[in-house]
Amino acid sequence: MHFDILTLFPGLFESVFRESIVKRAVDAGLVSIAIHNIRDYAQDKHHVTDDAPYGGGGGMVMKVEPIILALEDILGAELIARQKQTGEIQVPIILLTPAGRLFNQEMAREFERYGHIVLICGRYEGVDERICELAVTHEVSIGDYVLSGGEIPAMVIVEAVTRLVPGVLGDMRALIEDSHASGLLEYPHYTRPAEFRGLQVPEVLLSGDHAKVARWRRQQALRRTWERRPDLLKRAKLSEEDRRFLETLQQQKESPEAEEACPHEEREGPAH
Ligand code: 6GU
Repeated sequence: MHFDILTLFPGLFESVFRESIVKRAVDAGLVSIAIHNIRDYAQDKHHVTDDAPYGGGGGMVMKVEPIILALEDILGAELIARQKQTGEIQVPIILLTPAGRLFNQEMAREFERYGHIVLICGRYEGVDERICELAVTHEVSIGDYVLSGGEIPAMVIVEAVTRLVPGVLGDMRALIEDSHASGLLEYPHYTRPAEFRGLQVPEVLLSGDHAKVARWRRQQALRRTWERRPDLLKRAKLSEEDRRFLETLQQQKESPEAEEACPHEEREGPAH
């Protein structure tokens, strides 16, 4: 998997990519990352990369020439033009902008399948729209909040995509069971000690009964998702048993006095 990153702040990426999972993936030869300084492609003596917006108003806008020249240097002008003409994407050219589509795990999987992506770190005020018209294939945001530039969003995408590259995660089970891979939030985790300041690990996890543990974890994942991210339940893969459990949660909410009539749930969970 190869990432090209266009930025005005190349130094921001150094420490993040020099540690942890991305470093391991790079060291193992599974991932390569090239950071390109947009300023190097500015044509004028002072290497100006932004300018005041036509039509007035506040903020600065990133200029079109340096970014297009950088993209053409990295990918070749033909590939960029062909992608725009045919709509057939060989290398996604992704602009990080708060006006983009919301990034999610499905997009991470899509980007990983291309094997090569380009990330353009825009600044919050904006980039000249002609960059999108000429080259950009995807506009992506990482959430509904304001950041001053696309650098941290680019790091987020590199990390999310890198985890999906075959061989990067040693334990494949960790990937399959991850939050969002199953469409549900993760169940709660515990490790030793069994008691800390009076707080006990749920009894079921110490029981050694693997079927019971699996059912408890599934129910915890369902309960958390139902409580915190009910929007995810619409797309999650649910069994008949899952649906029955969610129905009991719904019924309890509607008539809390009927609490005792809950035959399905493993009761050993922590108090809610
Ligand atoms: Cl991709 N860019 C900026 N500047 N702010 C953001 C964002 C991106 N995603 C969420 N907030």
